[in-house]
Amino acid sequence: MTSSAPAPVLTQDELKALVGRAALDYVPKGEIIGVGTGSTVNKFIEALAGIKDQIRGAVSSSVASTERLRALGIAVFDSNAVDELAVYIDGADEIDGRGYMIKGGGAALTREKIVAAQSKRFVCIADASKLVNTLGAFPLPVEVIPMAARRIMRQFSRLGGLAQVREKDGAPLVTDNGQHIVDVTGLRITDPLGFENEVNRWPGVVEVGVFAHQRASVCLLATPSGVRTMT
Ligand code: ABF
Repeated sequence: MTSSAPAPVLTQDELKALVGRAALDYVPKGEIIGVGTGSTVNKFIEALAGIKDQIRGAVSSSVASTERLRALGIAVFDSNAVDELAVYIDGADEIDGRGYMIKGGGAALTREKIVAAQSKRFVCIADASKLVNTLGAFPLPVEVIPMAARRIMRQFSRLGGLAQVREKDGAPLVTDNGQHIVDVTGLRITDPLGFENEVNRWPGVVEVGVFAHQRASVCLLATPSGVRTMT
C-alpha cells in the first residue's frame, strides 16, 4: 500500500496570493479596471503586473493602491476621466452568502464604494475566514466628518453598538479624504440594505462600511482545497 503525502497547508499569505491570481480570469482585455485596497488586493496587483500589457490601466480606490499600481508600471486614471468600468476587484472584511459585505478595515471604504458604484461587476477576493452568516462581528468602519463624530457615536450606542474613533500613532487616523473613521462593535446587521440606507442619512456620515447596494456580484474565496466561486 502506498501512502500519498498530505496536501501542503497553505498560509494566509499563500491563500491571498492564490485568490489574487484567480481574479485575473475576471480582467477584461483592453479595458480600464477598478482596483481596491488591502493585502489581498496587493496580491492581485502583483499578479496583474504580469498581464499589464493586456489592459489600459486602472481606477484605484486608495493612495496606497495607486502608488503600488504605478510602481509596477500600471497606468492609474482619475475616476472622473472614465465612464463605466467593466469590473471592480477588491477584498472585504466580512462577506455573507448573498454578497453583502463589511469593508473599510483599511480605511478606504468611501473611495471603494465610489469605484464599486462605477463598475458593472464587483468581484470580491477573500480567504474563507471572511465568510460569515450575519455581518457585524468585524468592527464596522464608518467614515465621518470629525465635528459629527460624537453625535454619530451616540447614535450607534442607541442601536446597541459601541463606537470608537480609530487612532494611528496616538491621534485620530485621517483618511485619504481628510476625515475620521469610527469603528463600531456589537452590531448584528441582519438587514444590510436597510442598515446602509439608515446610517448613510445621518448628518456627518461620509460613508458606512456596509456594502449592500454595491454588493459583490461574484466572490472568489480561497480555501485550503482551492478557490471556491460564489455567485
Ligand atoms: C479592503 O481591504 C477593505 O475594504 C477591507 O477592509 C480590506 C480587506 O483587507 P485584507 O485583504 O488585507 O484582509 O478591501
